[in-house]
Amino acid sequence: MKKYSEIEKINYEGPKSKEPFAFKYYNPDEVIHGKKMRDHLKFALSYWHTLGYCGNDMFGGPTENKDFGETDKMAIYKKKADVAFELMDKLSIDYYCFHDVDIAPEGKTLKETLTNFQEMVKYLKTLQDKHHKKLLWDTANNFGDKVFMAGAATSPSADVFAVAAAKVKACIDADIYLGGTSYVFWGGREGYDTLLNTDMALENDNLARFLKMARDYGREKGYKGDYLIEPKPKEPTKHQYDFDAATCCNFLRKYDLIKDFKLNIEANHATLAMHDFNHELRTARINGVFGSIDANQGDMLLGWDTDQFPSNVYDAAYCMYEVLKEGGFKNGGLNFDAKTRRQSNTMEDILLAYITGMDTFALGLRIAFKMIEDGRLEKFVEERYASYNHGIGKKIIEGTTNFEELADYAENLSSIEVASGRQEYLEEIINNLMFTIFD
Ligand code: XUL
Ligand code: CO
Repeated sequence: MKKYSEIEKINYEGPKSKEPFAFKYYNPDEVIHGKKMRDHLKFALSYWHTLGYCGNDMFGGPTENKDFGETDKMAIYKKKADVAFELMDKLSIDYYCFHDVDIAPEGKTLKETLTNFQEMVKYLKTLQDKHHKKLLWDTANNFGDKVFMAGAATSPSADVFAVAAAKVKACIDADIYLGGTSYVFWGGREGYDTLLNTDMALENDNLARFLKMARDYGREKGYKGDYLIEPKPKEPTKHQYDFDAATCCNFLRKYDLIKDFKLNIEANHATLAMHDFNHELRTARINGVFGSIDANQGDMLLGWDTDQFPSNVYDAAYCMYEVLKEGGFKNGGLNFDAKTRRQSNTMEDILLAYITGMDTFALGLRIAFKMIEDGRLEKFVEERYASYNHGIGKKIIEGTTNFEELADYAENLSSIEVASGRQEYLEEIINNLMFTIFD
């Protein structure tokens, strides 16, 4: 196998290629339905997993080193940035995402931390311009430092609330400066472990107060992108307030924020909430809050957020179907919130992992288009609900009937038929579309 240093660019070689460092399905500039694949998919590199994570787990330290030969703190982070853009170039990835702590070393004081951050934001801008890359979103890490042990916006300490605000403010400024199109709020530790020590009502109200202030600050400064909430049911806290898409919608409606916030749906968070990935995407869509995607996958035999690179083509196809039905990404994209396994500890593995994830979603995109073109699935669903197109069904939809009329109607029915749901037939259609994709 080739060495990382010998690989200039990952090229598209097509499905028959056996070259590990080549795309089999992702052909960035191929136009499908009027748009290049790279613009349909809007892949983003996640800074934290790619340039930060070093293989640690609960039982062991790092299995790789990402200081890239540097010793001075600032030099390490500049080198990380150089490598990030080098990787994006090699992989034809146009976007990236980061937390504040991913891109710059933390200082001894908040002021020092923010100064380092701002210096690195300027450095990223020069790299962005040089490499023609864009920021998809950034976010504040308001969960790692010990001051956030009881939450950030939901901390019992108002001082911590203020620290969290200062960090989000700096990240919104950076987002504007770098031209980012979204800003993500993932709950972090916005939740609780036991009600014995928790004022749940105040914590929820404070979270809403925090989000409103963030929204107002950004809009006043001219930020035009989306604000996104990223649902997750648990981990690190036992009960996260942004449990899943439906819980987030309830929260946003309660606090009159539904017009200003959308969702960033992560596959592994969906499955931790005991939902299919496409259930969460559909929930976001039908509530008008679909924003962006954190692409990864979990291991169904493990109960935690394993953040694996996606390789499940079925899930990717169902995901891309939702994206296409939404009319494609607008301010969002597909961020690989995914890390290589502890044992996959080389730079070559990072390339191979992205290739697998990107090819999986490229296949997903191609299959999703086929699902739509083929039309059998949509026709089936349409016909399944045809009773609402006429007669009493039409009246229900139009709101021109009531319980008296419905009861009367029901009593006079001579037979009632509910047609078969034909799940197995539909699953066979998916397999058929999938395995004839290149015929
Ligand atoms: C954590 C997670 C985060 C967010 C950004 O599970 O997904 O990385 O995506 O803070
Ligand atoms: Co995520």
